[in-house]
Order: sequence, then C-alpha cells, then structure tokens
Amino acid sequence: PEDVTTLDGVNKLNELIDTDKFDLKHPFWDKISLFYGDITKINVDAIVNAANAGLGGGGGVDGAIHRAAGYNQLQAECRKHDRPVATGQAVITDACKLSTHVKKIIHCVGPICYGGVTSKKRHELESCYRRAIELSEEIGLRSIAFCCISTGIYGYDNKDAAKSVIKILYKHLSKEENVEKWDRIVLCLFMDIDKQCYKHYITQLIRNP
Ligand code: AR6
Repeated sequence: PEDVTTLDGVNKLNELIDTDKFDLKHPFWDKISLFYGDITKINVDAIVNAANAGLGGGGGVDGAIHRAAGYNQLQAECRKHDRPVATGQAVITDACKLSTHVKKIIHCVGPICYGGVTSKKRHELESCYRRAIELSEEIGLRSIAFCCISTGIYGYDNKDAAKSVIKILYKHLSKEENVEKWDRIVLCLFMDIDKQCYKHYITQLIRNP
C-alpha cells in the first residue's frame, strides 16, 4: 500500500545524532530506528501489539491493529492461543489483512500500572520486550516495530518505560550473535511525551554508554 513506510523511510539513530562528536560504533546505533506514527503503516516482519490477557481486542494500539488486520480474522487467530496470557508474556499470530506489508503480529501483555512502577511491574514490562525478541528470532524474523507497551490505557510511566526499553535493547544488541539476527528494530512513538522520553534516554546513552 502507498501510505506504508518502508525501513528506508524510518529515522535511523545514527542519522539523527552528530556522529562525529561521539563514538557510535555500538551496533545499537545502526539497528535501532524511530518511527513517529501508526504502527500499522510500517513495512516490517513483525509489529508488536499491546494486548490484554484475554486477547479480545480493545482500544489504543490494539484497536488500531484489529481494525487494520480485520477484527474477525485477527480474533480467529488470537483464539488459537491459550488465554489468559500471563502478564509479561507474548504470543504470535498471522497478520491477516496486514499481510500486504507485515508478516506477523506479536501480542504482548504488559503490566497494568497505576500508582507507581514497582520492580515487579518493571520486570513484567521488560519481559514483554524480551519475549517479542525471542519469538521473532525463533522463526527468523529480521525486523520488528514495537509500540510503547503499557504506557497508554495501562498507565505505566512513560519515562520509566523508555528507560527500560533502551536498556533491554542495548543489552541485547551488545551480543554479536544477536546483532546478526536483526536488520532493524523500530520504536514506534505515537505520543509526543514518548518522543521526549526516548530522546532523553538515547542522549543519556550516548554520553554514558
Ligand atoms: N500506532 C502506534 N502506537 C499507538 C497507536 C497506533 N495506531 N495507537 C495508540 N498507540 P495502549 P496499553 C500508542 O493504550 O497501555 C487496549 O484496550 C499509545 O499512544 O494502546 O498497553 C488493550 O486491549 C501508547 O503510546 O496500550 C488493553 O486492554 C501505546 O500505543 C490495553 O489497551 C500503548 O497504549 C493495553 O493498554
């Protein structure tokens, strides 16, 4: 489809940052990209949904993905999995009508988090990202776009989430055998606050790797 962005069209970090000033040899800077907009409009192997435990569809990004993939078709795929899905876990389905430009949808169940991030909630959120990466690697997917899991309806603190995500992905891409498995990991930022938070932690990472 015409309104879909390919990986050439997303913002690469090493193009956004003054590479002369810093030592950006870590693979993180080549592999991570930012995309501002609707996750259903990116051409990648997998998109990550922020689902609920029942995988029944909902609002937010889950609603957008269900609309784009076809609600009934995607629900039929979701029902093939045991539910409820535990918090911090992920399941993978076909992309249904999104198959024109997406191979798989990975449905992560993030923590519901009002009243402050605890170490348990943080562990659950980080687990979502790890499981999505693992599931992708198991079947040889080479590109993925993550939405900001739990930071919408589920109330997780945006700053805290961004910090965890950057940490997890940087750590993952610090291992050479993992780097080879990926063409690109896209962080899909839909809200201005997330752009600010990611900018903050990415800048911090440059200064203090
Ligand atoms: N593309 C990318 N990101 C989006 C889009 C989109 N089209 N639409 C919203 N976002 P949320 P949660 C962002 O609330 O907090 C659902 O009802 C949004 O701005 O979608 O994990 C589920 O069924 C935010 O940054 O997910 C669950 O019941 C991020 O996606 C519950 O909400 C996640 O916000 C899950 O809540």
